[in-house]
Amino acid sequence: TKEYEYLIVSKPVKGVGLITLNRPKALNALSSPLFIELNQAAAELDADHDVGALVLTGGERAFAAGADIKEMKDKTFAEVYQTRFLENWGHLAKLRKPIIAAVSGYALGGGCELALMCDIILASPTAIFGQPEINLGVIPGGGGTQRLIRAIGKSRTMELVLTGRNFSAAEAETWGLVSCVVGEGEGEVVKEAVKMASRIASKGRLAVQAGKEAVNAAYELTLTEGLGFERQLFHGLFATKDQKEGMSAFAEKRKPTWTHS
Ligand code: CO8
Repeated sequence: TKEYEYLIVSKPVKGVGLITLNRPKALNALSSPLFIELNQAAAELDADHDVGALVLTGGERAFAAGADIKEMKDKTFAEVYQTRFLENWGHLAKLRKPIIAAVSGYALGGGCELALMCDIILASPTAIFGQPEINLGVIPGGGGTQRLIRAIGKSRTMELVLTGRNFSAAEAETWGLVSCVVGEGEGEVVKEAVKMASRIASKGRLAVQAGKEAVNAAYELTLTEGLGFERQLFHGLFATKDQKEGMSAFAEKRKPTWTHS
């Protein structure tokens, strides 16, 4: 795989693409050059036929401590508005394939928002989340106000965004922001995330893509529209070989062999 300055990209097991943010001296602060690389690596894995699911992680100390404050400090309104600063940071939420965030240490500001752009979040007990932008005289700019409220409700989101306080992995789990907190130990959260991604990658790709699309549609649609959209995708899968294979395999008491077609 390609060499990056701020990332390490690998395929730890069959079917899984792993992106590790690698700017440890700055606690993986998210700079524009880092995001250009991240978008490129994610797009390549999304298009890679050998990959069925992605994992995004950082280091033990920090998943990412936010957008690069030193890069932003002297920017003017004209500059950020005209260049649509941060617009391309949302590309990660548009991948077709599932992406799991494996969070250890700080996931603050843009780091928390980056995790929220992923489909599933797994946390190490050391994970510390937060939207501390209020302490810098700004507000979350990468979806924090919009995605957090959908995940954990208005009162908590309002509290976190307006006080800027950090919250723990245990709180995040109780609130349903993360799907689970894994056991202690270095690298444990990445191991679990890769295992989960591998499990997802072993399914039929068309059904996985449709499942992700249907769940995400719930963010945008009314219940009636969402149910209709889900049913259309469900019906559509009857046009695939994988549906015939999956249901035949069940009836014949054997394991299915997916052809992703
Ligand atoms: N930007 C730039 N550099 C950073 C950042 C950051 N966000 N976070 C840490 N660093 C750097 C430090 O400056 C320091 O560098 P140096 O050694 O050159 O002084 C190095 O990383 C290590 O950090 P500390 O010495 O501060 O380490 P501590 O263990 O003492 O503290 C903390 C760790 C608590 C995480 C602390 O570093 C901190 O508070 N960081 C800033 C957290 C923050 O405010 N984040 C929000 C940033 S604003 C934002 O994210 C806007 C979102 C925009 C949308 C993004 C869409 C994805």
